[in-house]
This record gives sequence, C-alpha cells and structure tokens, in this order.
Amino acid sequence: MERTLVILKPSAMARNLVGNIITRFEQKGLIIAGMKMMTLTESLLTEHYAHLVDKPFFKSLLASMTALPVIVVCLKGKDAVAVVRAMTGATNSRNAAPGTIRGDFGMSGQENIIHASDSVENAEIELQRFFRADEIFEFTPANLKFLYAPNEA
Ligand code: IDP
Ligand code: MG
Repeated sequence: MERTLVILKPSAMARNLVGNIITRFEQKGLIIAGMKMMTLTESLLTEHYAHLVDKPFFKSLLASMTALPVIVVCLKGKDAVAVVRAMTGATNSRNAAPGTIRGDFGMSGQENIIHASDSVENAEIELQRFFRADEIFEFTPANLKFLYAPNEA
C-alpha cells in the first residue's frame, strides 16, 4: 500500500477544521499511520517548497506556514497519493471543485487548508522530511477486509 503526507496548514488550525479534515480521510478508508503536531521552521519549509523559492509569494508562504503549529499526517492506502490529491482539490481554493477539501473550506490560493504529496516518489521524501521512522506505525486495521477485496489490499 502507498503512503502519503498531509499537512494541516495553519489555515486549517486557525479555522478549527482539524477534526473535519481528519474525519474525511477516516471515512474514505485511508489508514492513519502517523500523526503529530509541530512548528515548521523556515529551513524545513525552504526544503519542502524548494520549487517555489524564486516565486514572488515565497516570503508570504513562509510567514503563512509558520504562523501557527501544524499537524502532519501519514495516510496509507491503495493509490493513497492520487486519492488524497483528488480529495485535496486544485491549489487555488477558489478553483477547487466542491466536494474537495480546498473547494469546501477555502477561498484562497495561499491559505489553502492542507498540503498533500503530489507523487509517490515525493511522498516518501516528504514523509522522511517530517517524520522519524519510529513515528510511523505498521499495523493491520481490524476492518481491512471490508475496505478492500483480497486482491486489492
Ligand atoms: P500544491 O499545494 O497544490 O501542491 P504547489 O504549487 O506545490 O501547490 O504550491 C505549494 C503551496 O504554495 C500551495 O499549496 C499554496 O499554499 C502556495 N502557493 C502556490 N501558488 C501560489 C500563488 O500563486 N500565490 C500564493 N501562494 C501560492
Ligand atoms: Mg505541491
């Protein structure tokens, strides 16, 4: 099964959306394999958002992502990276489809509620960036045979 990283951004924390967002992932059938609260540093964010360092909004993005502690989550499931990206919606919340997290909870391009890894390769890099190995847990959920057919899980 794939693993992916979600970050509940300061915009989610400030707007009391933590339970709602986690509930969506739980209800979908994604397995929570790791979860913790942390304050992000500028150096960690510069690594995480390396593809954006030259953008005019980068300083604003750093300020936004350090405004409050965040919650980082490791979600597990078949095709988890694509499933979670689809649930996340387009980067600009105003363009994100209704039914997605950004589409339902946001009005902003920057303050867009959550981060979700965009590829299997990046998911593994990002999980190692935000979690120690012993903070991600291997276990078999009791309801697994009702989440997947035997040939899927
Ligand atoms: P993603 O989060 O949908 O993968 P990225 O292009 O990787 O989008 O951008 C990372 C984050 O940078 C976005 O989630 C958003 O918070 C912020 N961001 C991206 N583009 C803009 C912009 O044009 N203005 C302001 N913030 C932006
Ligand atoms: Mg991205």
